[in-house]
Amino acid sequence: MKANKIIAGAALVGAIALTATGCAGGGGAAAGGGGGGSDVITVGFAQTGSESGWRSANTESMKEAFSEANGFNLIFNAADNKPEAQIAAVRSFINQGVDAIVLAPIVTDGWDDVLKEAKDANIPVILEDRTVSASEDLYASWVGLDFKKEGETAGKWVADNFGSTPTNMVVLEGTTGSSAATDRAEGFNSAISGTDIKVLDSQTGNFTRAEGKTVMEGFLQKYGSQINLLFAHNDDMGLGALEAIKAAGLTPGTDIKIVTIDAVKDGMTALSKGEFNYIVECNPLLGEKAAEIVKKVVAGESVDKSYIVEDQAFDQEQAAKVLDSRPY
Ligand code: GYE
Repeated sequence: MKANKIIAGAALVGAIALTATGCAGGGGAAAGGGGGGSDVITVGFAQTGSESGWRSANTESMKEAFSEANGFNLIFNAADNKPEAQIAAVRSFINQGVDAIVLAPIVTDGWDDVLKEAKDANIPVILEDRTVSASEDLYASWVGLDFKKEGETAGKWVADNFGSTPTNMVVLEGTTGSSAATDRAEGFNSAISGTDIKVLDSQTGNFTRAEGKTVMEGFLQKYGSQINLLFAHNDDMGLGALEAIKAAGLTPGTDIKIVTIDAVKDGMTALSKGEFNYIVECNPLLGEKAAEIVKKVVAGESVDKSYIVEDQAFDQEQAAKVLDSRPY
């Protein structure tokens, strides 16, 4: 069932390689009453919120791709990272009779009922970014990133660089129950297993700078200079932690090594300044591909069940070289 194929990156900004897996029928015939006979496609987009630099870049990419000029009428909702609010937003899109729903699910679980409601109303749902645990036949397609592989890449770098000396690590996890946090943790933990790296503590910072800072302050109070290494599930929590580390009189990147995921501008700036040590990229520019999928699904054409965007990774020297040319 897993027929892998690489699609040339022409459809995405910056020549990104895409891996498509599996084959699925489209979301059925064009649906919803929003179009009113015109060619304009009315799309409800349920975004997670605005928790991070990655999220801002993702929202911008989606708004650009789902523009009027491209034939869309976009109804945008950001749920402030509250799963119930996001479910309510999807339900309201169904009630409005949109042609398609795009969903960046905050958490993995809890989607079965509302996805069934969308299916009963003949409104196709396209997932972008994170995944859900609901049955695959409740959505038409998904475009996103391989979070497990991102975690593995980060863990492998940590294992290669610190795995053979006793190292005390703290972890700032992403939003509990999100596929981004669960899969990154799984990939990272498998890559460091059997090394001399010890996890002193691991807590959620909800992917935000503010919570990253607060949780890191707590870690520093509890463990002080015992901490050698921080793994943060995204740049923003790492950037919040930087402030806490500096305020504690320690030097980030030296006294405490820092590994993060995303590679947004502020993270890459910290990396090229030597305050971070390694970043695994997570590409937020998913809009163009998502819009292409939506157009096909609404037209009743078949699409693949999943499209995975390939990520890179950067050390300090590599970050300094590419910083100016990064689009986000
Ligand atoms: O890494 C983080 C954001 O789901 C991939 O969510 C996304 C993650 C991203 O808040 O910065």
